[in-house]
This record gives sequence, C-alpha cells and structure tokens, in this order.
Amino acid sequence: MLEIEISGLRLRNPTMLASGVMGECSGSLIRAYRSGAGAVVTKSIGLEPREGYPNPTAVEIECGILNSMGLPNPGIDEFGEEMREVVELEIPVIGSIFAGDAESFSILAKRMQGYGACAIELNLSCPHARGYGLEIGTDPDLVRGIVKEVKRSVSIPVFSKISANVADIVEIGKAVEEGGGDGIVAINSVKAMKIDLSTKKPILFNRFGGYSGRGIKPIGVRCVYELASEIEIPIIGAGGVEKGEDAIEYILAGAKAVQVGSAIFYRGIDVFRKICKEMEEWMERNGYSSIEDFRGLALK
Ligand code: RRO
Repeated sequence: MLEIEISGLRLRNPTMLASGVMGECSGSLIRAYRSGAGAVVTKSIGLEPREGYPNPTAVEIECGILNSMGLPNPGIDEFGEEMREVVELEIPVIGSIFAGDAESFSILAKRMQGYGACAIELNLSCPHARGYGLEIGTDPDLVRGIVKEVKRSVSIPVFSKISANVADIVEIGKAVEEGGGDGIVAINSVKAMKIDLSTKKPILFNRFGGYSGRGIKPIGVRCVYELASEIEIPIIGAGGVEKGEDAIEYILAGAKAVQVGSAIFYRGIDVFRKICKEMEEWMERNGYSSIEDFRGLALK
C-alpha cells in the first residue's frame, strides 16, 4: 500500500531517515532501516574529517530542536567501511555530501556511488556552515553548475537538499531542475537562535543554528507546495514529520516521499513504523490504496 517509486528507486514506503540524524555510523543506519524506514540518508560527508563545533551543539527549544553540529564527519575515505556494512544488507542508502565547489561535490559523489549508495543527496542548505551549504545554495547559478557537474560524474539519482532561507525557493528548485537534478529535498533546518536568559548570550557555541521539528512543518509544507506547483522533478518533503498525518500533508502538497529526523527524539527510532501505520490507517479511512491516489491533491 505504501510502496513508492522515486527517480527509478523502488522503496517499501515513503519514509526516509533524514541526514544528520543517526547517519554517521553503519549501526544506526541499519537500525533505522530495521525500524521501518523506506531508505536511509547518511550524515553529510566531506572530503576531509571534521570535528564539528564544540558544545553546546544542540538544544531542545519550543516546538523542536536547534542544532549547530558544524558538519562533524569522518571524511569520505573513512566512511567507506560504514557504507559497506549497510550496502551488504541491501539497504537503500542515500549518500549525503557537502563541499564548497562543484569539483569537490563530484569527487564525493563518485566515491559514494563506488561505495554502493543508491542515490546522492547534495547538501546545499546547511544553515550555519561557513563556505558550505546555504552559502552555496542561495545562488541559482552555483546550484545549477554543481548539479550539472555531479550529474556528469555519476549514474545514480542525484537529489538536492535545499533551504527555506531564500527569497524564492522556486528559483533554486528550477536551478536544480535545469542542472539535470533527479529530485529535490525540501527543507533543511531553518536558521535560528536561542538566547539563554541567565548568561544573556546565545546558547549554542556557534550562536546560530538550524531549527527542526514540528515548529517548521508549515514552512516545509509551504515550500513543497510552491515547488510542486512549478517543477516536474520529484520532491521529498522534510521538516517536522512526526506522525502519519504530517507525512500525508506533505504528500497532499505534492511530495513523493518524506524524511524524518527530530521525531526520533520524541517518538523513538520506531517512529518510521508508527508513521507508516498511521498513514495506512488514514488511507483506509479515506478509501485510498496507493500514495499516488492522493498525492498533490492540495495543488488542484
Ligand atoms: O552538521 C550540522 O550542523 C548540520 C547540517 Br550539515 C545540516 O545540513 N543541517 C543542520 O541542521 N545541521
């Protein structure tokens, strides 16, 4: 009932483990899949190892979580071993990568393909990393160029994770499409800040962070709706998906699949199975037998 096809990938259901949430080691990627995810996305991996920012790097705030991890990752060379263990089990794993230019993105994408990733996710949207993410993902020409170059380098689908922190998200989505991208993931966490009343200073070491969880769901749904209204390539919704009804909302806005991150904190790793069960119950109540039966209905 929940099976989907996205850019040639057949997934048992439309829920994916979002990047950055438990995606740095094989054990937790495997656990997320065994807990019901249709696919899993790795933590964003770069060319070199990175420690990330000092603590505090994450804090629970009203309606979600604020993080500024600072792209901690073991680097692409080390990451091969983690990928091998997941790929051996035939788990669909999407390799998330970050870089500062098209050439580095291409090198990373080729390595991820070599490791057996079923698709690539370009991180064009980390809200607080200097020289990476959002600093690149707000420029449509850069985005188009990076997607084009990566598409030339690999044969697996290439998704681009983009940000709501832009004046016109459709402009960025169109740049991805023009570059030959296979899909868009919308959205990454939203640039935000929390100030500690006792110290009178921002709580996070990096001061700014990315806000995720239920507080950003209406922003994510709005972005998916705007993108789906003007763009042909598939969209994966992300931001505040906690329950089956949240996933349904994204699908009604035109998404083909959804990613789940912060909800693991609230509902446990079993959240994938719970969301799928809630989706099926909603579909039964409403007389739908497949996701395509109701996808994009809000757009009509
Ligand atoms: O590592 C992070 O701090 C981070 C990344 Br790369 C991202 O894309 N989004 C986010 O909220 N945090």
